[in-house]
Formats: sequence, structure tokens, C-alpha cells
Amino acid sequence: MTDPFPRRAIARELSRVVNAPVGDVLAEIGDASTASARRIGITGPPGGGKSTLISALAAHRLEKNRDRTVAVLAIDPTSPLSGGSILGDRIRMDAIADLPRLFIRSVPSRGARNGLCDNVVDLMTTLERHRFEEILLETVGIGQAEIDVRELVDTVVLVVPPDAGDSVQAMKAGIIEIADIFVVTKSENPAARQMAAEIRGIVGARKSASPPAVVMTAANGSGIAELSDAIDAHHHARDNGDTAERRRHYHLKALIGREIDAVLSGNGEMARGDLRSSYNRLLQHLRRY
Ligand SMILES: Nc1nc2c(ncn2[C@@H]2O[C@H](COP(=O)(O)OP(=O)(O)O)[C@@H](O)[C@H]2O)c(=O)[nH]1
Ligand SMILES: [Mg+2]
Repeated sequence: MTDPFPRRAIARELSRVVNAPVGDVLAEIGDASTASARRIGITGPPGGGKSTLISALAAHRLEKNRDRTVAVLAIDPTSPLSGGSILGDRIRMDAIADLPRLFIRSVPSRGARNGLCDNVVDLMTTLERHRFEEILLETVGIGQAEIDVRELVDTVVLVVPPDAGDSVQAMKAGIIEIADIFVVTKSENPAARQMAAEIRGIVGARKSASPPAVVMTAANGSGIAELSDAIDAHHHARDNGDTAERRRHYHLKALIGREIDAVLSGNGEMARGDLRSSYNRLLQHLRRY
């Protein structure tokens, strides 16, 4: 079967964008049309089973809808130099890499503290320009900082392995607010049902409409259909009126934040003197595109 999208060209574009300074990003995607994909974020602690789940979920969603195109964007915690989990993700996702109508890309987080990479929104917009209908975004789960994911995607799926006692603590402390759907992975482990019950207890007490908690086992695919249905149900229940505007706001903030970082780290003069003149100098500088 031929590919419905130009795989090599997209891969090249993503490589360009991932390393591009803000000015180049604006040149490349600045006039992007408003085409937007359904963005589904999969988050949770490293080793929790996110990549494994995404492989099964992507295959399921492609199978269920024969016209659908899906892109997977995995933000990897390790640098390309240290290897590690990038290789792990590759191996896990290799199983689905040849599926038609599916595109996969893994990018390093480059030390960003929020489990994303600083230009993830540029990468998603690039994929959207190629009219993917869905983007599955895998992010590194590191607690409260994950709240950024909330702004970036339409549906947040929080993956919780059965042995993640610290995840339960994080949920009690508020991370629960970011999740639309919970998935307890590795459910052949007897502790999984207990974990799911605990999550239902916590969300039931906190939210008026409790998000679902799905239990799944990667090995036999159980729970995948239920998860996929929960994602669709969430999509339909959601008010999507402000999506385009919300996305543009986020994109602007991300670009400006990057530019400020770049200017301040590359130019000691910029922050010299009193605060007000530094601020004005910086604003002046940001005017240039
Ligand atoms: N026993 C068991 N292992 C799983 C399951 N799902 C994932 N794993 C394993 O857990 C490890 C981490 O999985 P991975 O998907 O890379 O987690 P990620 O870091 O969250 O992306 C891998 O060795 C997987 O094979 C499951 O349902 N049962
Ligand atoms: Mg992974």
C-alpha cells in the first residue's frame, strides 16, 4: 500500500524544525494554515509502559478507522548521545513502524524540565501541516511539571504502573487535575486492580465527573479498545470552541520563551544595568522578526 503522506519529506522537515532558531521556525511554519489534529497526550513515569501502550493504541485506532492518519511524537528523556531509552522506544515502536498511515518520530527533551521539549509545539504544527488527523504525544512523566501538557493537547492520558506509589502521592497533591483518562498498565500484576481502585477513590472525591480509569495489559491487548473508546468519548464531550486560539497562545508563549532564553544566554550585556532598562532592551530585541 502506498503511503498517504510523504514520509521522507516530513522526517526532513521535522529535523530542520527541531534544531531551528525561532526566526527559522517562523519562516518555515509561520504561515501555517489552521489545520489542526486531535492531539492526545500520553504521560506518566519513565518505564510505566507509555511507548508500549502507544504502539497498541495506534495500531488499534488505525485498524478501526481505515481512513485515519496518525502521527506519534515521542519526547525522549535522554540525549541522543547517551542513547538509552531512545533505543528502547525504537525497539518497542518498531513493531508498528511499517504500518501504513502511521508516522513515528522520537525527539530528545534536551533537558527541558517539563517533560516536553522546548519546541514540541513547532513539531506538532509541522505534523498538522501534513494533515495528520491524530497526534499521539508521549511525554516524560515527572510530576507537577507535566501540567504544561494540559495546554498542549486535547486529551491527557495518565499512565500509572501498578507499583507507582509515588504517582499516587503526586495525584493526591494535584497532578490528578491534568488527567482526562487514567490507565493502569501491566495489569497482569495483581496490584493493578488495587491501584485502579485507589485512583477511582481519589478522583471520585475530587472531581464532579470522574475521569475513567482503564486497566490494561500490553501482552494481550486487553484494555486497549476501552481506552480508545474513552478517548473518543472525551473528545465528543469536550467543548472545542477555543481550540485554535488556545493553541496559538501556547505557540506564541513557547516561541517567545525560547527567544528570551536564547537572547539572555547568548548575550551578557542584555541583562546588565537596572531591571527596567534590561527589560526594555530585551523587548527592543524581540521586535526584530
Ligand atoms: N509485564 C508487563 N510489562 C510491560 C507492560 N507494558 C509495558 N511493559 C514493559 O515495561 C517496560 C517499559 O515500557 P515502555 O513502554 O518503554 O515505558 P515508557 O518508558 O513509559 O515508555 C518495557 O520493558 C515494557 O516491555 C505490560 O502490560 N506488562
Ligand atoms: Mg517511552
